[in-house]
Amino acid sequence: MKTPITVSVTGAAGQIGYALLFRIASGALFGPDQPVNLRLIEIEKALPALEGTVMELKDCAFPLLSEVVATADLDEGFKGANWALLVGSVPRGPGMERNDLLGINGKIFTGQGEAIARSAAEDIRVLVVGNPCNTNALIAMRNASGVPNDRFFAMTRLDENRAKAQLAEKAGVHSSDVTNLCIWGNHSSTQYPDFTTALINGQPVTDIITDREWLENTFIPDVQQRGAAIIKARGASSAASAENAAIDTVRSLVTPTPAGDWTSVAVCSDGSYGIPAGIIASMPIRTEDGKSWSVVQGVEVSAFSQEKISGSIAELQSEMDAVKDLLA
Ligand code: NAX
Repeated sequence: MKTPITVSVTGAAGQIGYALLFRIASGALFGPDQPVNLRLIEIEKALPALEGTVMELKDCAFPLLSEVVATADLDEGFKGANWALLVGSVPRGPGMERNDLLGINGKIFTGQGEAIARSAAEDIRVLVVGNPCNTNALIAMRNASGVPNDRFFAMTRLDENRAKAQLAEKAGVHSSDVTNLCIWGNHSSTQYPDFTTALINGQPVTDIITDREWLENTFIPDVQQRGAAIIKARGASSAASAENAAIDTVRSLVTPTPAGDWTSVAVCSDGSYGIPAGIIASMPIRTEDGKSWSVVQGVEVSAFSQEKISGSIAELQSEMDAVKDLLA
């Protein structure tokens, strides 16, 4: 039996958490022969509900689930964690923009960053899902003294998956036929789903979907506003698709990226593509070994793309400015 991988999940009693835990425990995250420990973190008042989820996890008798701990104590929750999925925060409600959440949620991530630095395993990697996820990841990273910056990620995979699904539907192909789709910038309504470099079965999307007007003025805003559209339709924010994207993100970072392709995830910029170093921005990423990753270089950025990317980066910079007191 392999040594279990320890996964800490914050917001474990929330709607994304409820979907996520069972898939991690069933092997969807690390494969069918890899045992896992789950360390579930919630605020005190959600612990009774979390206890119910723990009972259900036990009732599944998952062969791969070695240990489950539920706690409100951050050091206990992140103890020995190889992966931390930071989902817990206050979700966006109807009519709320992500900027409204900055002040409310930012403070959660200072304490979590510090606790990760104190208690997690040496190889800890952190995926932030809770919004505003880029800036929350920045806050956690800057407060996790001693943990390398390249261990922090914020989730834009749901946006990538949404964009691929929309292009596939328009072209009458399967979403898995769409590759090289990069989400640039912030996980917000300024994000840029870059159709200009995307391929459908190896052909440029723009050769297959020749309706440029649709690409620029329907596709982009639909992807940018998809989260709001789901809230409007469901009366609650995306949950199963978000959970699925979190699984996809981690799997993409722990398995080699298919040749010629890339994946979208927000990482600490090294200055590539003129994105200021030190901010957490989404860009095209590859991993060759499932451990280290790199920014894919040489992706063509047209003037149209550059304008969109710059707008989203400006938003990230203003978010960073708004939380500067939380950055150690
Ligand atoms: P829920 O409100 O259902 O669950 C959030 C949970 O977090 C609650 O159980 C709450 O008690 C817990 N929590 C709050 N503060 C905490 C803290 N300090 N420590 C530990 N737990 C804490 O929200 P849910 O629908 O699960 O969404 C979670 C987060 O994901 C939200 O911030 C949401 O905006 C964000 N999303 C991010 C997406 C992305 O693509 N990056 C897409 C989906 C989702 O909107």
